Amino acid sequence: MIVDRCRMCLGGVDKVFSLTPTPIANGFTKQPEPYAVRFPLDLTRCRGCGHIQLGYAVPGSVLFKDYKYRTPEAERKRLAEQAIHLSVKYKHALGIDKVKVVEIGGNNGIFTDELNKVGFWSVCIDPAAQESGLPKWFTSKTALTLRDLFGRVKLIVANNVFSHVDDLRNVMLGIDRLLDDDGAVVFEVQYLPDLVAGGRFDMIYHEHKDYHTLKPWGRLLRKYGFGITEVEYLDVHGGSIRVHFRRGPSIDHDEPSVNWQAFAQRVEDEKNRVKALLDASGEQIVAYGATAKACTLIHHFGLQKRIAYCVDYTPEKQGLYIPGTAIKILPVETLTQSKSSKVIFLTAWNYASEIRAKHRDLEFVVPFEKEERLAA
Ligand code: JHZ
Ligand code: ZN
Repeated sequence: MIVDRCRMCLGGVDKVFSLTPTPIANGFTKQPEPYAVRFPLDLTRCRGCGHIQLGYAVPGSVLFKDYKYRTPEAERKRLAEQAIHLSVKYKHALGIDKVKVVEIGGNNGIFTDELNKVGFWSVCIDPAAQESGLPKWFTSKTALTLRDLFGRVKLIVANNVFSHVDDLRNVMLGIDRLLDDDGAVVFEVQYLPDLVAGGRFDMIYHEHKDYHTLKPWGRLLRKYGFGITEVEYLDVHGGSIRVHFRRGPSIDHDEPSVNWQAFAQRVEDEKNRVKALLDASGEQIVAYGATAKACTLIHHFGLQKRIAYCVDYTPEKQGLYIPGTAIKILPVETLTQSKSSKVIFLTAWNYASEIRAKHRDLEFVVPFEKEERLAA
């Protein structure tokens, strides 16, 4: 579906950036499907509010039909810290025991688990939720169901979900219905200026319909009577923001503007750098991490035929294939069992230090690493 109106303000949009069309990133297939259908992967900019978004949207009912992503256990520590952070900020400030929290898009419930451990009373709503919560989309309608069940809540949290929803304005309406008068909302999203600064184009895939900056958010929230009260900058997924908002006015934020031409050149340079490194090694190439990012990376760099297989510790992904390729996903132990010398293409670069520590004997090619090394 072509998106010709801004998802935040309904303004007109112009194309600013294009990648190679890809299949749906989390649409792992049971058989190799090198000719799987591809969808355009273009970004547009709103003429009204400046919001950056996908020019072509695959509906959530297709994207999340058979969704294999599970929040990795590796995230638990960070989420536990976030739970403590929120408890200091909100639980004590409100002075109530068992502050009610709804998490939008909680997946397998790791975060609600951690929130409950620090004394919140929390529940999540997510079509992928099983025992962890309500298996539904959060909409203005299901917000009413939640309100009937639990009353209005003091805190709503949403980590990496506001890029994924079909109708962002309807979600805002739902929040307005569910949130108590003095309640707060805290959400995390990947931050576009960081994505661009790091050249990390592989964060662009169909699941991510929106690419966030603060000004368009301020405008959207104002329409629903909300305002941003605080922004935290996080070193997660190549750079993210944690935004706090509540009913009332917004505080202003300065942020860098994006030079799309320079970004396109950066992506091209990275493609050449990675391909040269892989070619120079002359060994078997194994991708590490059947990430959503891997789909964009492999298709845009044209590595479909260069990668022998992929390893990932998620049981639901093992035995399946990276979308649009014949690259099979195998357990991580395959790496140590097979004796042939190999170079690892780290498609889960966001867990680089952790994964490197587990495999000190292996040689890694890490996308976007140059920038990190320079910064270090
Ligand atoms: P990971 C997903 O992106 C999709 P992905 C989604 N759209 C989103 O917004 C972001 O997350 C937040 C594996 N692994 O988290 C597990 C190992 O095998 O970077 C995962 O399959 N061994 C919702 O898919 C993958 O790597 C390990 O030691 O890009 C990591 O996926 C570790 C640490 C991970 O998300
Ligand atoms: Zn707009």
